[in-house]
Formats: sequence, C-alpha cells, structure tokens
Amino acid sequence: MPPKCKLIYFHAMGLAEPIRYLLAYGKVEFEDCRVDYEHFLKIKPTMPVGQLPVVEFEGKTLFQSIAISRFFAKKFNLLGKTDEHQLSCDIVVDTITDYRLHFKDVHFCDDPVLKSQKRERLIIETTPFYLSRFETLVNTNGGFFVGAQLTWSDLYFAAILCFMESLLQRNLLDGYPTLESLRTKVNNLDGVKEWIASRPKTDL
Ligand SMILES: N[C@@H](CCC(=O)N[C@@H](CS)C(=O)NCC(=O)O)C(=O)O
Repeated sequence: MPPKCKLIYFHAMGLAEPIRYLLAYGKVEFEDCRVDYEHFLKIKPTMPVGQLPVVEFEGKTLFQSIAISRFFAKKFNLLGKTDEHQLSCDIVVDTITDYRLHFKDVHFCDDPVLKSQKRERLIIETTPFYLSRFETLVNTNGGFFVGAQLTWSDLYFAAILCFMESLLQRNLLDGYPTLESLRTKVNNLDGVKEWIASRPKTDL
C-alpha cells in the first residue's frame, strides 16, 4: 500500500525539514517527493498558494509549513500540555521564523557586495541576538524550549537549523551549549535519528 502521506518540496531541507522531523518522530511513513524548479513551475498553478511545502494527507491538501507542523505535533502529543505551553510553543516558532527570514534575505540577495554585508551582519549581530535569548530560555526551562519537556518547538528549532547552517557553512550553536545539547537530544530521538541517517544530502 502506498504511504498515506505525501510531502512535496524542493530537493532541500528548508521549510520541509521540520515537517519531515515530525513525521519521522511520529513514525508516519511518507512519500518524500522532491521536485526540481522546472517541474515546480509546472505544478505551481495547482498548489493552493503556488508555494511549497505541500502535504497530501488523508485526502486533504495541507499547506503553510508551520500550520502543518503544528497539526502533526498535535497528533504526536508535542503541542504542549497547557494553553500557556501551547502559546509559548507558538511564540518560540514565530521567533525562530523572524530569525529564519534573515537567512532568506541573504540567500535571495542578488547583489554580491550587499549579500556579503548582509551575511556578515547575520553572523555578527542577528545570530547572537536571537541565539543568546534562546539559550537563556532553554536554560530556564530545564533544557527544553517550553515546560521542561519535549514539544514541537524543540523539533522545529533543530530541523530549521539544518538549512540555516548549510547556508552559512558553520555551526551556529558554537558558544551556546544548552542549545547544542537540546539539538543533540532532538536529533537522537527515536525516528528522527533514523531520518537524519537516511535523508538525502542537500546543500540547503
Ligand atoms: N509561509 C509559507 C512559505 C512557503 C515558501 O516560501 N515556499 C518557498 C520555498 S521555501 C516557495 O515555494 N518558493 C517558490 C515560489 O514562491 O514560487 C510556508 O511556511 O509554507
């Protein structure tokens, strides 16, 4: 029987990787459908908002990577135990997104001089700004982002770091031991560990 879940994205980690982490954690067999840009342009008009990732699950077409991540987090009891914890997870993921958008800005900058300036600023200013705050937050929460226990915000963080580190060609967590230890915990979770060992190697 074919997998009941199909994830469509580019040949990259990017915004699909948090969804892949969650599906792997939940032991959901999924078709990891990777399209090249030429093929994407053909299917783009058929996608709900012309973008990827898109997930086909139980007859429904899901889009918006964070909403999809939250949907699967709920199925696997990773949403956070209380309303406050769930709010905190959303706050963490939204803040990670604010940080992530600086990477997008560097990646899609066409002017080489400006790109290099943006890259430097991302490394010297933006990264310490966000990661020092995350380090403090995880330190005060027993080694996790929220509620001293594993939530989808932890998986989201570890997964989204994959393409961000590839883009900058560096370990972003050097100097942030609590975050590094959280990443190690997530990457060694049953299911996630196997996914990382078997996933296709990509630049982003
Ligand atoms: N908010 C959307 C953003 C999706 C997005 O920006 N997708 C990019 C790839 S990472 C895309 O499809 N780009 C091609 C295009 O917009 O034509 C999400 O989180 O799913």
